[in-house]
Amino acid sequence: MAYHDLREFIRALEENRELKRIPFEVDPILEISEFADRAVKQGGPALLFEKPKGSNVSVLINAFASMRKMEIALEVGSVEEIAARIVEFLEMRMPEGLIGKLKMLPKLAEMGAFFPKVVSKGACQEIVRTNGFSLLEMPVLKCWPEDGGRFITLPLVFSRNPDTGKRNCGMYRMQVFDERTAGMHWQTHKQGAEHYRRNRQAGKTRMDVAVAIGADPATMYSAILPLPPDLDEMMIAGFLRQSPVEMVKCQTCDQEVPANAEFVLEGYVEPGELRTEGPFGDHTGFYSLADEYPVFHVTCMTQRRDPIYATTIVGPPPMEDYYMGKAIERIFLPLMRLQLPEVRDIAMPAEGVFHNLILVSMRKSYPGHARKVMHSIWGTGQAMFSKVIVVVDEDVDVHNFREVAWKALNNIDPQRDIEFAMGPVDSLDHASRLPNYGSKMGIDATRKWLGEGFSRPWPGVIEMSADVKKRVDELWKRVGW
Ligand SMILES: Cc1cc2nc3c(=O)[nH]c(=O)nc-3n(C[C@H](O)[C@H](O)[C@H](O)COP(=O)(O)O)c2cc1C
Ligand SMILES: [Mn+2]
Repeated sequence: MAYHDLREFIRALEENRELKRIPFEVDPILEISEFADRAVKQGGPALLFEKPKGSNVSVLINAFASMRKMEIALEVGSVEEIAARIVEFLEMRMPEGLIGKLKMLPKLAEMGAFFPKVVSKGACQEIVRTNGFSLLEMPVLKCWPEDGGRFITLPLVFSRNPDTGKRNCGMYRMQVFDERTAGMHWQTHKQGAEHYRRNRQAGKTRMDVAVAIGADPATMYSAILPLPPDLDEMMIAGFLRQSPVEMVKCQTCDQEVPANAEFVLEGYVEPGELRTEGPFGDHTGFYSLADEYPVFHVTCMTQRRDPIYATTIVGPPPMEDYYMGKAIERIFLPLMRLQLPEVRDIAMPAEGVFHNLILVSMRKSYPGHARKVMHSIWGTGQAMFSKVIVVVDEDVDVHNFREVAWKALNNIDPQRDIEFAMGPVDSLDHASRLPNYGSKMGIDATRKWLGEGFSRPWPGVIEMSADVKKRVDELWKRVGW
């Protein structure tokens, strides 16, 4: 049964001993961060701070901060189950004949059941204020010592494509500037930024934006998924939770938000208005430097009567976002394999902070095949950011980083097997020659073929023969270790 809201998820975490309540006062300025960092590094529980200093709203952090918590969030035994459900849908073809078509009906109905539903009332509007509210009623964290201020870190930012009318929901952090204004940190490649550009080009003076904070976990999680433009995150959230997301209309702007949200900020962004945002201790483990970003003006704050504030911190890996990203890696593999069936597996080690390193194993079928895979990844959605791609043969376990390093380093002739390409890079890359533009490196660590100009013999990996192993298994017992 899909979680109705954030508090049902909190209850499930608690029942699974994955949540710890902190009943004493802790400061959202830096102290909650230090608690959260220590907890995640120890594989500890989610934390619910019941007495954050300066606010009477509880703070939830680290709710997604392990694979077990991700499984509880998405109500699965393993996130691979979601991948399997996706494959099942992708393989669904309209069968021949009437009987076959009739058999399909339940599946199609199931698909229809994922679409978000507009309802007339929602708990997120139990209290509605267009005046006399302040963003700082929420226990917004200052995460790291050199941060430029306090940041809302788990917001679901809703905007619309002015050309198609399609909705987008992305997670873009928001620096609180004062009671009614915040930064809107949608990076240039993200859908919110694209909507902003289109509004600006169309000469619009206002772009309606709504922000939801805290909702059922599948809905929250959908905001970070690297979906194609114009694919509604709320539909995917419905697929993940296997029940439609209920949406309510905003009171003061042309957006809908999840009815079960804890807080909703309604408002607008004025195309052309920019303000300095940051610095911010980011998920690269470095500070992202201050930069100019649009400003979000809040016209109305709505909330539950007793809201809970959901947040996270990012920083030196692994942090909560590593586990959220790991689930994406597993869930999106079958989708990548639609385009690239030769890919066996992928892995993004925590230290690579997603965009810096992707390890790919593949079944090589023709000369240059590994390079084709690299370029295809650079051409796929947010995988375009991959700064270093290492391609290995299918016998290499990409989740075993020692094996990858050992085999890949043995297999390369650097000058021959390393390729550089130019293109867009992640906005958080602090080393690229220009913001958002720079080079990437592909390493073809597959075994080289004659057809690739390699005429020397290629050695096999050392392995003891099976019969000797078996014999020594017996003899070994006599050693008495
Ligand atoms: C905790 C967290 C914070 C994030 N903060 C930002 C951010 O400030 N700006 C940004 O552009 N992306 C941020 N992201 C990544 C986006 O949410 C992600 O790229 C998402 O796919 C964007 O959705 P879109 O394609 O609909 O724009 C964050 C992700 C997480 C998990
Ligand atoms: Mn999107």
